[in-house]
Amino acid sequence: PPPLPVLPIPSAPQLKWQCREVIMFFHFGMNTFTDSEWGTGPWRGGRGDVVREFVDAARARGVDAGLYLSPWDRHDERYGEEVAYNEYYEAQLHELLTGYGSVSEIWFDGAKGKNATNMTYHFQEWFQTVKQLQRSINIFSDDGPDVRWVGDEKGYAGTTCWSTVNRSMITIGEAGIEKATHWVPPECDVSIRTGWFWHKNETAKPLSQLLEIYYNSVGRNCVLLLNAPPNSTGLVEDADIARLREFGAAVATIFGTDLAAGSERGAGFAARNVLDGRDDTYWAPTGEDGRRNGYWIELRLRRPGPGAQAFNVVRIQEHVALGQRVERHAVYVDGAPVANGTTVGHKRLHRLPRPVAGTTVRVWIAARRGPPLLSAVGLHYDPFVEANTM
Ligand code: IPT
Repeated sequence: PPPLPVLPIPSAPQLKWQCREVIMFFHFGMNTFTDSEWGTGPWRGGRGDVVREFVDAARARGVDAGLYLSPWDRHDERYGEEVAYNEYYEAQLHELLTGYGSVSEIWFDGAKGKNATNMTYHFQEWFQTVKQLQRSINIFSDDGPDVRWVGDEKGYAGTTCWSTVNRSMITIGEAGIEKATHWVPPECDVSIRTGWFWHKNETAKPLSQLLEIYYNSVGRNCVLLLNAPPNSTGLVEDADIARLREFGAAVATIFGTDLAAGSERGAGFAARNVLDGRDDTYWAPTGEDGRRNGYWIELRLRRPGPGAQAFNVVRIQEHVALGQRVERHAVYVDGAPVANGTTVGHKRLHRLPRPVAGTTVRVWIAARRGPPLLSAVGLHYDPFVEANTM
């Protein structure tokens, strides 16, 4: 029989979001033309429909669309009048979520200038409206309900990262809690440039920095929301596109080859499931939970010989559909410890200080929240990593 879930578990849309791993942000509007970050007012006399153009362009390429509607509308004259403004904002949500087909994520930014009034936003009503109009949407805000803010705009999560939190006493940017009431995983928003909007004097971050962000977000159980701002022609600049391609190619180079694939498997129920490249199959240890020494899974690699490839990245993934469980883990190569950490979640990436080759790779799991369910253990070689970037 399948293992019992460890609650709370993700909703189907949350699980879909998690498996996307990298998603994108586009800040584009008046600010693009006026060289500002926080804008002041209307575009094309109020007649354009930039949402239509954006959503159509995404769909034409088979990409799902998400939308951001700033709760802080410092242009609207009702801002500060609680009832009128909240109704107006809710009407805008209604328009966005009924006129443009299925929206995968809606973003409620906590950003507000110092001079904003203390007017209360009716978040609960807004969230209800959103869910009634789009049942499979994920709502992002600083504290959820579906996706929460990681707490910085560098794109970095902490090394401990639980998807689970107690929503009634959540702290913005917290690491999450092992035994908690709600599934609200963090999202790492960061811009490929300095600002969220395009500014002519800013340039894209170098590849090394983007890879650092990837390891510290996707590699720490988060989704990376990478912003690439279109310029005043409405297009992402060629140099930024080149950098995005370089980033995508680097990730494909590192993770496209799994040096663990094809190795012999150790004992344990369906241990081969960690090697099949699928999230929906997993290894579950036999026996009851509560083993004092935790659990091992061991990969026996082909005997290193001429041409045997060393690895410097270890990838571990939990089958989080049945709950996030791993609290502490370590990796050993031929008996020697090479990496260790706390949480794993959907994906945990460990960079090793130097490449290693061996015949046995063991992952040791202490799983307080129940037997670990691992959907993957991968061994990779990252040729981009500079020495000692740990
Ligand atoms: C910042 C908000 O203050 C914060 O609540 C969160 O929503 C974040 O944006 C999302 O990136 S605003 C920024 C100027 C720090």
